Amino acid sequence: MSLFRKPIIGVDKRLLVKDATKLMPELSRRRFLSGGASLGALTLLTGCEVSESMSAENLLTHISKFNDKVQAAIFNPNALAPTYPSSAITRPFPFNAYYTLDDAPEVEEKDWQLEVTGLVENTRPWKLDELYALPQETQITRHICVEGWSAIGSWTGVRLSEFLKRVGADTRAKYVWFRCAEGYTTSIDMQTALHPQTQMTFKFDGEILPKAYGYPMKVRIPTRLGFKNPKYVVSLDVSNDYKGGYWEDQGYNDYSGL
Ligand SMILES: Nc1nc2c(c(=O)[nH]1)N[C@H]1C(S)=C(S)[C@@H](COP(=O)(O)O)O[C@H]1N2
Ligand SMILES: [Mo]
Repeated sequence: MSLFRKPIIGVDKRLLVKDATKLMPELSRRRFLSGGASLGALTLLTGCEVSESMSAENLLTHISKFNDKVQAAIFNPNALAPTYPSSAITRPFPFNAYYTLDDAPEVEEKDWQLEVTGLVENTRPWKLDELYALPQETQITRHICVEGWSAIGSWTGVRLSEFLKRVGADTRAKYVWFRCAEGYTTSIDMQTALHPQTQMTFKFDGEILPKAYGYPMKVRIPTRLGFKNPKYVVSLDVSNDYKGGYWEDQGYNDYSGL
């Protein structure tokens, strides 16, 4: 069953999204509609937690006030997602997938490698220790799921842009597509791949990424909705062809971001 059919208690999700849409400036509206027009997309767009408990009035006031910010984010593809202090980290951080945690893939370091294909100069696969040796940084950002929940986490890893540079990726290509150990897939546009907060993540909350959050590697993209943050990544492909993804193929728009 689709993750997206859960009822939202307290507010009529469709009406809320419809009213919010009316208040948006033209360009935001187009992006929002093409991004699936979900509560999650609304949260990303406004930088404001949109949850089941929020009153419609609060949300709409917020949206009208934040038009400027929204416009800025839309005209600047490098706009940064907000960052938070460690005290804001959500504990425990939720697990989510299209299956339960018991069925999450169990990856062994010795069997794992990151396959690199497509428009790159060097297609040799990477082992985990080679990736760990690249320069790493930490971000504390909010993960937003279209199901209507969000949570703040701390993620440590290597900028995807740094990795793409090292493998000689053609950064004029349109897409980077990811495949995961259990078959999940997703794709992002090149601009998002090169965004400074888009990260190949190896640690959650200072510890090696646990199985729940995608061991040994996930791609963390705080400017895109949760479903565009692939866990258990085993393969990365640079291409001009749009290859879709698990949710994208079920009708969730490719954009799904700011
Ligand atoms: N491999 C894989 N990656 C995935 C998913 C999945 O089912 N499999 N679900 C996506 C969705 S919809 C969400 S909200 C986040 C959840 O990440 P979390 O378990 O770290 O909270 O992972 C995303 N990446
Ligand atoms: Mo999600």
